[in-house]
Amino acid sequence: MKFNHICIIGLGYIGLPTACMLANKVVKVTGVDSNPDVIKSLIDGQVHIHEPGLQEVAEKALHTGGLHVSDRPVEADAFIIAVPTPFYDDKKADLSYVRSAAEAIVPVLCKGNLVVLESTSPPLTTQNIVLPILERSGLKAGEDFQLAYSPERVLPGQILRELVENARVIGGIDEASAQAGKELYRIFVKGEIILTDATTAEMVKLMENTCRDVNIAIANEFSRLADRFGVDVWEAIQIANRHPRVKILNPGPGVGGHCISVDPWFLVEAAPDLTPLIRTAREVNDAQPEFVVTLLERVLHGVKGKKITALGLAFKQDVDDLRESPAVEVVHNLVKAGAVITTYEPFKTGFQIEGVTAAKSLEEALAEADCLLLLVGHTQFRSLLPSTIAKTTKARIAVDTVNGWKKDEWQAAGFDFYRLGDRKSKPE
Ligand code: SAJ
Repeated sequence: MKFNHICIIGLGYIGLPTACMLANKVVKVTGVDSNPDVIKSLIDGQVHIHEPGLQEVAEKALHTGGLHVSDRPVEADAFIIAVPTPFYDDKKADLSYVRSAAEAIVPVLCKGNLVVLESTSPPLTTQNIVLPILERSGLKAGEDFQLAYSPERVLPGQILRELVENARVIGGIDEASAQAGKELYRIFVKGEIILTDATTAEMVKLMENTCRDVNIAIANEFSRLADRFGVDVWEAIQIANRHPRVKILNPGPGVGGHCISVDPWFLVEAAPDLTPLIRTAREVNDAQPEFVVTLLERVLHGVKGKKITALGLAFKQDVDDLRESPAVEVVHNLVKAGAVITTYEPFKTGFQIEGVTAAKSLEEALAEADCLLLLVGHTQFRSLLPSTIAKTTKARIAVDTVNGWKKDEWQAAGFDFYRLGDRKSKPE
């Protein structure tokens, strides 16, 4: 199949890098987004998300003319849907963006086209939701056009490399659709391309993220156990991981982001009777911010009225994404408990949380604190020198929830040092 023109719907964390990759491979790409601000900033040559290297590849794609942006799909050889699939308050999948994207393709869908859904979706979405919408065009899936599901599996912070190098799964509604998908992604994917059916590909994606969520949940439970039994969980994990068949992940303030904290719910929603473990893991991870608050209540002898500087709000280190961030949840809970919070998020200094002071600089954030609370292991925070910090703050208590700081260095600089899951550092 020949792909001269590809239309990508959704220019977010996945759609935009994918559009740039394709456009820089001398394919004409139309990037579509319903948000006028996104379109405007791209026309001005500005990328609206922080992802290492993305600004440069986007500039190239926009300047060489391979990438055009538009507020609606246009006729093309292939369509890639890369829109968000959030969840509602009751944890049920919100497929409205997927539906709207498929509906927007209907008027421009032509014989011989390929449509690929990339958005993480509950099992059977391609077959039972996207396919019938596309057939409203009067064309028949598998005969007149091809349809596949291919999940994105890249890690924020390393998207450009992983898009090219990772193995890619492509599930077709039939073999020809999977094969067409392979030809499309071969334009830029160097990793292995594995073909299967659409529903298996949907399940694969959900299984990967659910597996990670369950494994982080057990690490978080270990942190609570270590706290109770006077153990340093980080030391214990390091030792346990010397076993050739054990690989315990890292505990922390909780699990965030738009993937791992959301996707397992799609399986719970699809089959609640079959998923008690998956549900429990989600609940364990969602409760971890409260565990951080309990830790602070203990080390500060109550948080009410205490001035705490929260370092980092992103959902994980070195990204600017605050979606479902456990750090934000910790701050909310501390505010509720009466603490006086200043936040500093270097990747989004303007981000405001109600009842909280958002510092513009590290200096401003540190000055008046009673306690420094490390919530995200940004490289910038990991490399802070406690001896220098001691001169810029009156705080003499440091609490590390991500194992980002060295206990002995902070203690040597005169701080009382506490770490999540480490009751060895200061048992009481
Ligand atoms: N986290 C821990 N402990 C760990 C690892 C992560 O608490 O040991 C936390 C992070 O701090 C963060 C959350 O989990 O809050 C998720 O971070 P992550 O780095 O595990 O994953 P994401 O959400 O950035 O990306 C995941 C990846 N999936 C897997 O590794 C199985 C990525 O490959 C997927 O493409 C992405 O989800 C997605 O889009 O679905």
